[in-house]
Amino acid sequence: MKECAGKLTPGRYTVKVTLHRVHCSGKTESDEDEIYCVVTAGGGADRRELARIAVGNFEIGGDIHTDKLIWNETNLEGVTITIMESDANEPAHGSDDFIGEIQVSADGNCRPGHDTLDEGYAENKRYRQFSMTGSGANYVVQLEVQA
Ligand SMILES: [Ca+2]
Ligand SMILES: [Ca+2]
Repeated sequence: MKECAGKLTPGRYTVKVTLHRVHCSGKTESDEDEIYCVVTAGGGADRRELARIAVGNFEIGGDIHTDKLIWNETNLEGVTITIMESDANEPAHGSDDFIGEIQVSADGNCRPGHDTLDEGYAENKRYRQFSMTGSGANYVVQLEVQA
Protein backbone atom coordinates (compact mmCIF):
# COMPACT_ATOMS: atom_id res chain seq x y z
CA MET A 1 0.00 0.00 0.00
CA LYS A 2 2.75 2.39 0.92
CA GLU A 3 4.66 1.76 -2.30
CA CYS A 4 1.49 2.24 -4.32
CA ALA A 5 0.76 5.57 -2.63
CA GLY A 6 4.29 6.74 -3.43
CA LYS A 7 3.75 6.06 -7.10
CA LEU A 8 0.70 8.31 -7.09
CA THR A 9 2.52 11.30 -5.62
CA PRO A 10 2.26 14.17 -8.11
CA GLY A 11 5.51 15.48 -9.50
CA ARG A 12 7.32 12.18 -9.26
CA TYR A 13 8.13 12.05 -12.95
CA THR A 14 10.46 14.26 -14.88
CA VAL A 15 9.23 14.38 -18.44
CA LYS A 16 11.64 15.27 -21.22
CA VAL A 17 10.23 15.97 -24.67
CA THR A 18 12.46 16.50 -27.70
CA LEU A 19 11.18 17.57 -31.11
CA HIS A 20 13.04 15.16 -33.39
CA ARG A 21 11.64 15.84 -36.85
CA VAL A 22 8.97 17.92 -38.61
CA HIS A 23 7.90 17.13 -42.17
CA CYS A 24 5.59 19.33 -44.28
CA SER A 25 3.40 17.82 -47.00
CA GLY A 26 0.83 20.64 -47.07
CA LYS A 27 1.09 24.30 -46.05
CA THR A 28 -1.45 26.74 -44.72
CA GLU A 29 0.26 29.72 -46.43
CA SER A 30 0.91 30.34 -50.14
CA ASP A 31 4.47 31.29 -49.20
CA GLU A 32 6.54 29.68 -46.43
CA ASP A 33 4.91 28.50 -43.22
CA GLU A 34 6.70 29.84 -40.16
CA ILE A 35 6.23 27.07 -37.60
CA TYR A 36 6.65 27.36 -33.84
CA CYS A 37 5.39 25.39 -30.87
CA VAL A 38 3.93 26.45 -27.55
CA VAL A 39 3.87 24.50 -24.29
CA THR A 40 0.87 25.31 -22.09
CA ALA A 41 -0.72 24.01 -18.92
CA GLY A 42 -4.32 24.30 -17.82
CA GLY A 43 -7.28 25.12 -20.03
CA GLY A 44 -9.74 27.92 -20.65
CA ALA A 45 -9.12 30.93 -18.40
CA ASP A 46 -6.43 28.94 -16.50
CA ARG A 47 -4.36 28.34 -19.64
CA ARG A 48 -0.74 29.35 -18.99
CA GLU A 49 2.02 29.57 -21.56
CA LEU A 50 5.18 27.89 -20.23
CA ALA A 51 7.45 27.91 -23.28
CA ARG A 52 7.53 29.01 -26.90
CA ILE A 53 10.04 27.49 -29.32
CA ALA A 54 10.73 28.44 -32.96
CA VAL A 55 10.82 25.35 -35.23
CA GLY A 56 11.56 26.70 -38.71
CA ASN A 57 10.18 27.76 -42.09
CA PHE A 58 8.60 25.19 -44.39
CA GLU A 59 7.80 24.72 -48.05
CA ILE A 60 5.97 21.56 -49.19
CA GLY A 61 8.39 18.65 -48.88
CA GLY A 62 10.31 20.52 -46.19
CA ASP A 63 11.83 18.24 -43.61
CA ILE A 64 13.63 19.54 -40.55
CA HIS A 65 15.55 17.40 -38.08
CA THR A 66 15.89 19.53 -34.99
CA ASP A 67 16.34 17.41 -31.85
CA LYS A 68 15.18 20.56 -30.08
CA LEU A 69 14.42 20.26 -26.39
CA ILE A 70 10.82 21.35 -25.84
CA TRP A 71 10.15 20.37 -22.28
CA ASN A 72 12.23 18.99 -19.40
CA GLU A 73 10.40 19.42 -16.11
CA THR A 74 8.90 17.51 -13.26
CA ASN A 75 5.29 17.75 -14.28
CA LEU A 76 2.72 18.48 -11.60
CA GLU A 77 0.02 18.31 -14.25
CA GLY A 78 -0.19 17.53 -17.92
CA VAL A 79 0.99 19.97 -20.58
CA THR A 80 -0.14 20.59 -24.13
CA ILE A 81 2.31 21.06 -27.00
CA THR A 82 0.64 23.09 -29.75
CA ILE A 83 2.12 23.49 -33.23
CA MET A 84 1.30 26.91 -34.71
CA GLU A 85 2.01 28.92 -37.84
CA SER A 86 3.10 32.48 -37.16
CA ASP A 87 1.49 35.46 -38.86
CA ALA A 88 3.72 37.97 -37.08
CA ASN A 89 5.01 39.13 -40.48
CA GLU A 90 1.55 39.09 -42.07
CA PRO A 91 -0.57 41.46 -39.99
CA ALA A 92 -3.34 41.45 -42.60
CA HIS A 93 -3.88 37.73 -42.09
CA GLY A 94 -5.15 37.96 -38.51
CA SER A 95 -4.10 35.65 -35.71
CA ASP A 96 -1.66 32.73 -35.91
CA ASP A 97 -2.86 29.46 -37.43
CA PHE A 98 -3.43 26.31 -35.41
CA ILE A 99 -1.77 23.21 -36.96
CA GLY A 100 -2.18 20.54 -34.27
CA GLU A 101 -1.59 19.61 -30.64
CA ILE A 102 -0.29 16.80 -28.44
CA GLN A 103 -1.27 16.36 -24.80
CA VAL A 104 1.49 15.05 -22.55
CA SER A 105 0.27 13.77 -19.18
CA ALA A 106 2.26 14.11 -15.96
CA ASP A 107 3.71 10.60 -16.43
CA GLY A 108 4.76 11.25 -20.04
CA ASN A 109 1.92 9.56 -21.90
CA CYS A 110 1.02 11.32 -25.15
CA ARG A 111 -2.32 11.62 -26.87
CA PRO A 112 -3.42 13.63 -29.89
CA GLY A 113 -5.64 16.73 -29.57
CA HIS A 114 -7.63 18.67 -32.19
CA ASP A 115 -6.79 18.03 -35.87
CA THR A 116 -4.12 15.53 -34.84
CA LEU A 117 -3.78 11.80 -35.48
CA ASP A 118 -1.59 9.43 -33.46
CA GLU A 119 0.51 7.44 -35.94
CA GLY A 120 2.22 5.40 -33.24
CA TYR A 121 5.97 5.16 -33.66
CA ALA A 122 8.28 6.12 -36.50
CA GLU A 123 9.98 3.31 -38.48
CA ASN A 124 12.92 3.12 -36.09
CA LYS A 125 10.42 2.59 -33.18
CA ARG A 126 12.07 5.32 -31.16
CA TYR A 127 10.00 8.40 -31.96
CA ARG A 128 6.30 9.00 -31.41
CA GLN A 129 4.75 10.22 -34.64
CA PHE A 130 1.72 12.48 -35.09
CA SER A 131 0.02 13.74 -38.22
CA MET A 132 -1.49 17.25 -38.05
CA THR A 133 -3.99 18.81 -40.44
CA GLY A 134 -5.16 22.07 -38.80
CA SER A 135 -5.74 25.20 -40.95
CA GLY A 136 -5.58 23.10 -44.14
CA ALA A 137 -1.92 22.20 -43.62
CA ASN A 138 -0.43 18.71 -43.34
CA TYR A 139 2.52 18.09 -41.05
CA VAL A 140 4.12 15.01 -39.54
CA VAL A 141 5.75 15.61 -36.17
CA GLN A 142 8.06 13.16 -34.39
CA LEU A 143 8.67 13.52 -30.66
CA GLU A 144 11.01 11.70 -28.36
CA VAL A 145 9.42 11.43 -24.91
CA GLN A 146 11.44 10.23 -21.90
CA ALA A 147 9.74 9.92 -18.52
CA1 LIG B 1 -0.85 32.01 -41.54
CA1 LIG C 1 2.78 33.05 -41.66
